[in-house]
Amino acid sequence: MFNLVLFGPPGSGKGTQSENIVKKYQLQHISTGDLLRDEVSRQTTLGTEAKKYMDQGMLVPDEVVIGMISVKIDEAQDARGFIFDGFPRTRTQAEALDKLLEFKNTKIDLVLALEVPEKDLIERLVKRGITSGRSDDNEEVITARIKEYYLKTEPVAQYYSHQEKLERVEGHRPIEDTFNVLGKHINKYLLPIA
Ligand code: B4P
Repeated sequence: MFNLVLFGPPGSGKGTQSENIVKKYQLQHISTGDLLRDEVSRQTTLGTEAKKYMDQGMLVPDEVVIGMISVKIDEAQDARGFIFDGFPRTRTQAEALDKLLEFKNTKIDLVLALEVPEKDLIERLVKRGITSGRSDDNEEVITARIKEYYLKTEPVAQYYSHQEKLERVEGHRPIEDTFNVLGKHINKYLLPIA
């Protein structure tokens, strides 16, 4: 089993690159952003609670997100491996993920961190907001999300750096170019299916 974390600030391209990686390597994709938006759209109790945080650009509480991930890992019995997109976003989440995987006799193999200048992040997300209909894709909330990232999420890079699993990748280049660089790192662990 090969398990990958795709790490980076809001709008760095985690979701975009995950789609490409899933196609090429057939990994099981777990995106906490997608899972939360699904809960919000179905107006579940979890979704109604999560929406309060997401609409302000804040992280959803750890226990909510960790519970969701745990269920998804259990559901995917025969996966070739997982790609965690947008998770973990705090040190507590990173420690919980290590425990959940240990329980399955596996571990995180590689963390690819996308690095994009802040002005590009804002530009991308504002542009996406024109068509996405997402309540967190407006300039005020985007600024709050980026602030939350530097405060709570960026330190998680240190956690993986200490484990010697972190590779930083420039994410401001065209999508295909960034994908090629990510692929070079993944190929050291896993061969593409297609
Ligand atoms: P996410 O859904 O994870 O959203 P994201 O950070 O906006 O997106 P991403 O980095 O995937 O960017 P994308 O590829 O779409 O989180 C949303 C919210 O959910 C959080 O703020 C939080 O409240 C909550 N949440 C999620 N996970 C959580 C957790 N673990 N704990 C607590 N709360 C959690 O790219 C953005 C845009 O850029 C797209 O339009 C794309 O087309 C464009 N783009 C991508 N790559 C490009 C490139 N190379 N060049 C030009 N444009 C590019």
